[in-house]
Amino acid sequence: MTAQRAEVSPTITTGPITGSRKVYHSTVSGLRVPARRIELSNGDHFDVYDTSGPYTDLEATVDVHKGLPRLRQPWHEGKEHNTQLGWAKAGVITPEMEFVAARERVDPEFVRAEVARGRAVIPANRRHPESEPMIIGKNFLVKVNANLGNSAVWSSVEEEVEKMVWATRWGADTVMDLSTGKRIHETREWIIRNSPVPVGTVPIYQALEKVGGEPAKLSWEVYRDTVIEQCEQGVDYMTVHAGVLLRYVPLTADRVTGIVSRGGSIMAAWCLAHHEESFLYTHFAELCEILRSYDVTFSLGDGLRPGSIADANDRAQFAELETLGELVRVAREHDVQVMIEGPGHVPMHKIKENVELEERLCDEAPFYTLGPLATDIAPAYDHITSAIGAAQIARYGTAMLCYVTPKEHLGLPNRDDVKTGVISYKIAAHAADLAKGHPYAQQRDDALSKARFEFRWNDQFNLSLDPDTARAFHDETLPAEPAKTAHFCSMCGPKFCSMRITQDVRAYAEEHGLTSTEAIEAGMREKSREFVDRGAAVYLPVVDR
Ligand code: IRN
Ligand code: FE2
Repeated sequence: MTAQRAEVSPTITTGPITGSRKVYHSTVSGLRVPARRIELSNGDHFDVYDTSGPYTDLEATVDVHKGLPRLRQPWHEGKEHNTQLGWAKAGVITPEMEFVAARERVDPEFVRAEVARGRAVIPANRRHPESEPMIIGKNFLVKVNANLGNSAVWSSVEEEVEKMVWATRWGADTVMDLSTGKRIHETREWIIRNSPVPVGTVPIYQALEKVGGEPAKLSWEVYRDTVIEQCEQGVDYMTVHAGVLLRYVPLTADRVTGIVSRGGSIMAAWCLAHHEESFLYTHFAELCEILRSYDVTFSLGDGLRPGSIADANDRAQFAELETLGELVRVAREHDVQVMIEGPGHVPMHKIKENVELEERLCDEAPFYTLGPLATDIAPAYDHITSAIGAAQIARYGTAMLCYVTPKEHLGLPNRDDVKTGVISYKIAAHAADLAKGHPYAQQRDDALSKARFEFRWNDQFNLSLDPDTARAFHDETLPAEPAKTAHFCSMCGPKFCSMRITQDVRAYAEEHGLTSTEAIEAGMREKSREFVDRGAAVYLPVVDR
């Protein structure tokens, strides 16, 4: 709140993630596609998908006042304007499609086909040329979005830029600037100019600021101008709560938690105040025209999502979903890419129905959900309650997960909360990729497990989603360097390490020229002799020497 705080520029985190370095793969037409290379102690290396942008380059020199290099600008020079959907329908593979195909290790033609049928979207406003293209769709890696932005309780612009850099460092595939409060335009400008990932917003928040925070004073004109302002700045996708219809508002009357969506409650208040249909719905075709001219992607908001376990899968929620399905068809006719936002709070047994219904009603438009939280009883741990639901919903086909941080329901997340939220959601997304049988997902698990089994501790840390924390936890009890190759950790100690015992069994087999099964049998006979000899001393507490 003080002027002094504004002068303190938090440093932007740059440099490689521990144990890895940035590499670039070249595509057929020479596009440079980033990856993160983890060097292993046995001479192998492992490349992982990288969302972090130029910040993790070894020699990263970043001037947030200048912004990132305009990577995509040359791709568009001299080309006629069209949307990714428009090009895809016309059979054209764009540089963006080629780029994401290399990132996802699939055929560019497959990318084009998925975009053409609307089952995947590539949010890439032409006015955000700094971004590295990525794709959202059920047949690709599950993506994670991190929400940022200040609220009326002031936080500095550079702090928000640092949170964006920090979120993408840990794997956020997109970020959303949800700033309300002051300096919305400026905060957004800084985030976009410095963001290597697509940036989303909810324009109704800024529109509301413009009319002094009173929903009844909103109008189509104020909203439209705000959308144009944001399109011009380079916002890649926008949440539009156009499915909150006047007649649906009474359906929320008996809910335990009513309307919990900010955008949804603003639109419900407007509809009731004017007793008129939502201007987002009545002007939707015009909105399509605006978004089309920048290739901004719709994220149709779930203004009536359930905000509690009690309200999950109710009439209000599914009535809105039906309307969103209708709007998907309008958007696609205009060649505007579209995805659908989903709940919220849903118990596990009611999750599958959400995905099935969304796919049917919305013609397989990518589903993008907020969690959902699988229970309401753990404020301060809602990154976990929601990652449980997120893993489930993604496994059934949700394409992108909006993270939830430990501060959900309690306050604005700080930098640590952002990291915890992102890592929690990377776990959910990856667990779903595995369950969906993604052809490459398991390779990382296998590489890490192998390192673990072979007591290559540094490799185990470096292959993990959060090497720094893994290493710190290990070193808390065994900080000495020799412990990094020791055949045990402090959890079980040297005697009880199951992995070491298994390795002993294998070594025994090799020594005695036996198969492992024979070795286990022979070893068991030997052990049982030892056991009897020692008078069952194995059950006594073992004191490590
Ligand atoms: C994602 C899925 N459902 C909602 N979301 C996110 O919630 C959306 O992308 C945006 O970040 C935020 C919008 O919140 P309100 O306005 O619906 O509360
Ligand atoms: Fe909630």
